[in-house]
Amino acid sequence: MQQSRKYNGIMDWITTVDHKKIGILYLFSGIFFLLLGGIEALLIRWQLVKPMNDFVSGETFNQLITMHGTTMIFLAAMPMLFGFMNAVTPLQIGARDVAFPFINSLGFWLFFFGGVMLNLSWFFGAAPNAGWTAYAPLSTQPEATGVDFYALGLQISGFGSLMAGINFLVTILNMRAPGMKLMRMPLFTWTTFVASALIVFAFPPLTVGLFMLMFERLFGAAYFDPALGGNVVIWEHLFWIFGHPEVYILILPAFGIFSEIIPTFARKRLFGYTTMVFATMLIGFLGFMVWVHHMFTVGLGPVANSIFAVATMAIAVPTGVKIFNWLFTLWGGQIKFNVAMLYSVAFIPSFLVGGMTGVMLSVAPADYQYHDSYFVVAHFHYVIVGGVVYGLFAGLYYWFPLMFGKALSEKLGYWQFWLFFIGFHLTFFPQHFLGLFGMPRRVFTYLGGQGWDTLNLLSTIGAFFMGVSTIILLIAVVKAFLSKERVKPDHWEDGRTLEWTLPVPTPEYNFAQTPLVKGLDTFWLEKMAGNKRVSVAEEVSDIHMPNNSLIPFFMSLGLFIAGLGAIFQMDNTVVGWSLIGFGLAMTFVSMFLRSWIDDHGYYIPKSQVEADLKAIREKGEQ
Ligand code: HEM
Ligand SMILES: [Cu+2]
Repeated sequence: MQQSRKYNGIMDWITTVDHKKIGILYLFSGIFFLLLGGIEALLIRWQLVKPMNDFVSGETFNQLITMHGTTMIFLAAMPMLFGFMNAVTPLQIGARDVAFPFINSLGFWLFFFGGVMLNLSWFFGAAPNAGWTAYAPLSTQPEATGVDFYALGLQISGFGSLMAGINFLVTILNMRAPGMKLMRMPLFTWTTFVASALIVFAFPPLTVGLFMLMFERLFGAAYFDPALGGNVVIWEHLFWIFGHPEVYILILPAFGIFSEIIPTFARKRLFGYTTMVFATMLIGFLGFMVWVHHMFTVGLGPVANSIFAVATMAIAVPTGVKIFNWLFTLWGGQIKFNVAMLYSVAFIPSFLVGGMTGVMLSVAPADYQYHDSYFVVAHFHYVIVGGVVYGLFAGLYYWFPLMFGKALSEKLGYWQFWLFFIGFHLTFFPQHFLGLFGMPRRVFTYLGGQGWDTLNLLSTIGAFFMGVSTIILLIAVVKAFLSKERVKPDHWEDGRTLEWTLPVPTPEYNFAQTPLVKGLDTFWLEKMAGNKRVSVAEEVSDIHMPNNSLIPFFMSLGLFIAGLGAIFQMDNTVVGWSLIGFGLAMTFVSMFLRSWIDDHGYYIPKSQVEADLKAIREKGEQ
């Protein structure tokens, strides 16, 4: 029964269950959506460049902001982080793959088809227009047909995120190499773990909310319709019970990336490792206790507002602990300033600004002033861009050599960094003042002479700086792929964790022999002890591998088709229900096949592993 099923070319990518390849799929899909969301952002800023501009209509503007926010959060930032989690976490814990490779592939394809569905809305001339928060009753208006795509697309991609979360939890708990105790896990692995736990608890409320929204829009339910006994505030609760943990799902892995890069290039152990781990858990826990800070002005009353205000302020404590730990890691280090490190160092003050405006917003009475103004837009972009996006870029420069065997140009990287850094502050710093001067969020134009003109102009100029910077990043990526120069393992020479012990390109089984972990930063410890290689925990032997599979692709495609059917049945019952039937049948048949057909994977013979090891050692690598 143990035959190996292999495909080539594009079929290999569609059927792969290798976490390294799935990581690449996530990363590139994420970058694609980052560009799309970026173009939308530029269009928004272009509309706001001057008062009474008529570059786009109000309706188009609403679609642009909705799609920009939704795309950036669900289709750019999360997938890019999943890309690194996939590509790096199993390597950091000395594993040969994730716990459930099949589910990993399924998670990717669900995300992918969900993203395609959301963006298909543009081609039907009706992108979602009720904001990324989709508040009822705005989102339940029958004519806002774009929201159908939002409700279904996010349900499908949300299933994918949920599966990724479960998979990483089990992987980290069960697949660690001998000696890799919990308190020896690298910080990126720890933050992946906590973020995955957040996903498992935060996504179900969103799914429930979207399910209700779908039933209200498409099948005549009335959960959010007060005239029929519904309640609009239920949506806000469900959305933010998901929504606030979501910001930590994004920022914690970014914290993890910085916590890898800073010790590596300061060439010092991470200061306060244990407090970093506990701060991560505490932030994750408190992240579920604060959602009402998005609803201070709803009128839930002073008791609710006070409790949630205090809980929100409390999060500043573990976050402050982290900031100091990074600073103390830098303190006295022999710092190497490459691009990954520049982003990491620039992150500290940028994120600090976002954190401080966060504490300002958490003061409930003050939030009555700030709420729904550009001040909020400035706040969350300081944390999302100055935190998450900096982290994504830092991680990209740092792990690119590991993932692709080639390095990004540092020279282009410097340009990319500085343009982005300047553009970022130029765009978002003035928005604090726009907010304080009364400019509301989500307006498509404004009257001149209110003191907003120059600040808006500056903000738009800044956005174009970031646009140019992104083009440079693309050039750097293309250049790296075209170049023939291959990197050596441990490309940065200061690697501390297990992923840097591997040959590049990494064999599909990752570790020829499972490593033996002797402490935190085990590779560094071995280097300090004068060893060229890390100790191993087993003899070379046959390695069991999972087979590629087409099933995840078809399972997801089926849901995609059924989702389109659910939308179309509003206009054409026959076509719509046929698609629903056909799509669900495809999904269920795929599920049946998965249960019915025995697939035990295959073995890579010991002789092959030994031959690989010999070849690598002859090259003088590893
Ligand atoms: C860590 C990453 C963070 C991200 C990605 C983030 C994101 C956001 C977003 C998207 C909003 C807009 C909500 C809306 O549409 O009304 C928002 C609002 C808010 N954020 Fe954050 N945030 C983060 C951290 C923080 C922190 C650290 C605090 C406080 C210590 C905080 C406090 C608030 C408050 C109180 C609001 C409500 C503002 C209002 O409704 O007027 N956030 N945040
Ligand atoms: Cu929040």
